[in-house]
Amino acid sequence: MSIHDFERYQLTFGPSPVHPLERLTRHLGGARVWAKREDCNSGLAFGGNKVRKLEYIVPDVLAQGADTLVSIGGYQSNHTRQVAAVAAKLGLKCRLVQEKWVDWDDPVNDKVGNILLSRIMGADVRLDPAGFDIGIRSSWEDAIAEIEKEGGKPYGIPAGASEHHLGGLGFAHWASEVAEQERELGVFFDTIVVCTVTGSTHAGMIAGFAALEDAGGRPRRVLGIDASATLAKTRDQVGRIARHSAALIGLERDLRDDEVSVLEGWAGDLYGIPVESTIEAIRLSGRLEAMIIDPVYEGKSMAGLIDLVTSGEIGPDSTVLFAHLGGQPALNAYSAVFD
Ligand code: 5PA
Repeated sequence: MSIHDFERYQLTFGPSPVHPLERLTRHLGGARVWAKREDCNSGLAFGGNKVRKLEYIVPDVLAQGADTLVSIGGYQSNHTRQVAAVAAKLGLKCRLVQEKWVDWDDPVNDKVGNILLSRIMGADVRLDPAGFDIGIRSSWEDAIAEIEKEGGKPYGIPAGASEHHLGGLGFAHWASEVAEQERELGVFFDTIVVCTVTGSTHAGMIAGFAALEDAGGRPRRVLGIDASATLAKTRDQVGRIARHSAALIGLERDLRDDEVSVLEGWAGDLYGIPVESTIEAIRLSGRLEAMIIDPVYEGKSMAGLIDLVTSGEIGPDSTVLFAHLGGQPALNAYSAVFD
């Protein structure tokens, strides 16, 4: 069994672009920095990392004959926006539970950006006052039960599609895509930097790169930068999903602890609240590369990359790949930060 044995419903344009960040590399004065761009991977409502996860979940949705996708996230969830997009594309209904994961008092936080796009795409958006949690939520289970009671055929997709048994496959596939692009470009990324919150993006990469290494590929580090600010939960979830996904794609050994590396230091105290290093990273990446990143996720993982490269923790001989997972629509709810 390998990742290529799983059915995939293509929602992306094809392999996402990979390119060097030359001005950022010069500015940091250390490792060579490249980016792989999930923020422009699809024509479905700006794309993003969830579109890749959903490519492996949609075949199951169709096999079950579901008529409504049910998912959950914060008000400015990118995940729920991508579920709404996929539902629209497939001609399914979509019910979204949007919880108050972030206590961010921008007056249009529940009106612009991601939530606006989900409404435009026809999703039934319901606000819920509950706070942040990456696990399975009763509000989501209630929404599924409600749709069943009304005679619908719901298909539940948990937060970030992470606690779904196929949730890690999208990024296991991403790993093999990277290996192919490396062959074409004549480059090798010894370090990957990825933002992690609900965990299946990072976990899928860990599983995918472990399988490539076991098939004779060169070893590399996959560094997750925590943006959840609930580190223990995220670390546990990444490890669990990585092991599950590795077994699914036929890895014949347990993952080593050093393969599951979630680093702390850039999340601040709370999920969804940018700190000084987040804002600096957003400005730097915008000024030097016109690469727009957001205050909830990649602003934090880019802050991590900047520190790891400038401190030499990622050494000057390294070539590092920054996973840009999307998320820019949320910037609309954070305009005050850049006034
Ligand atoms: C998200 C997640 P994981 O949740 O798979 O760890 O991915 C982290 C991540 N970058 C990184 C962007 C732009 C993301 O949107 N977003 C969630 C959402 O509800 O949008 C699942 C939390």
